[in-house]
Amino acid sequence: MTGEACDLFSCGHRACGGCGAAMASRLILEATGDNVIVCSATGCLEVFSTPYPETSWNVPWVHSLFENNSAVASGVVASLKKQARTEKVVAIGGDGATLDIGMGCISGAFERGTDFTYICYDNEAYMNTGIQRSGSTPYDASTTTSPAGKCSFGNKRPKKDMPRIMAAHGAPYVATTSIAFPADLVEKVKRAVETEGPSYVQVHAPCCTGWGFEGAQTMAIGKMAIETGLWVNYEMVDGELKKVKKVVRKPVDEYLKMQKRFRHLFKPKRADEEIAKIQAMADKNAALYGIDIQLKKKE
Ligand SMILES: Cc1ncc(C[n+]2csc(CCOP(=O)(O)OP(=O)(O)O)c2C)c(N)n1
Ligand SMILES: [Mg+2]
Repeated sequence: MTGEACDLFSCGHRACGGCGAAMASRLILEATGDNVIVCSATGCLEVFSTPYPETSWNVPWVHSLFENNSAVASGVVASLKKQARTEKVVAIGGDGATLDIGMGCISGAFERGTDFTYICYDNEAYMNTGIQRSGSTPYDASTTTSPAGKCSFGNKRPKKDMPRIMAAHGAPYVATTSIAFPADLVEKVKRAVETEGPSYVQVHAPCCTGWGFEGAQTMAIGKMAIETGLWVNYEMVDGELKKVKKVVRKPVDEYLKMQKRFRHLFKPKRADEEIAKIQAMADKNAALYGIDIQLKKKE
């Protein structure tokens, strides 16, 4: 360890090249610094970063179950308070851990007003066990439990809106961000950690293996998600929408075409109706968050 903040999450772990979750973790620790205790649910991140007896975490790190990550974090917060210690507590989980299996426990910790930050790295499926759909898998994505084929275009449900659910708990700070915008990610995690009370950050973290793209494309895919309006970077302070990343929107095709999980929408022929439904979701996001930059018409 060199003592540099960016080295708090060490290289040498077992993640795929171009793994969004690995990038997110490095940036998260860059934001928190070393006065932090991290509680990590099961999932790809935990598995690739802590192959016994090694670890990438140069900060105190606790592995818990899916179900109780936030309860473990709550216990750590209570213990630190009793000892008058100053470490911040950050709980990290994948989308399956967060939106599905650990949700009850996260809700409890937020309802109790626990002073911690919960960060979901959202790779949009249960990747570690073989790409099963989660509550965060986007509409029409092909996964091993929502396979596209003769009878189906893939996952039939839209993404669960977890950030708004957390805002509805009365959380003072909720933000969405992406590994494709590292400075935004670092700034938001800093703000979340500094906020008194429970804060929630959801990080869009593209997964080359599960989504089907080359590892060198991770940043480009993350940017395209935002440029099409299928992912929106925003902040909610005390339930009020404050900062939104605006874009000159591109058609959703440009994002979908980059990934094998949506390949069936273009081959053997373009599924116009399905793509129109996905475009409507992006349009709805644009209207809800006001992301469109209005270009001035040339005279
Ligand atoms: C209660 C419970 N159910 C299922 C599993 C098996 N399991 C281990 S990792 C994993 C995938 C987790 O998905 P996610 O939270 O999205 O993280 P990712 O692997 O995608 O990074 C699952 C289902 C488990 N360990 N515990
Ligand atoms: Mg996942």
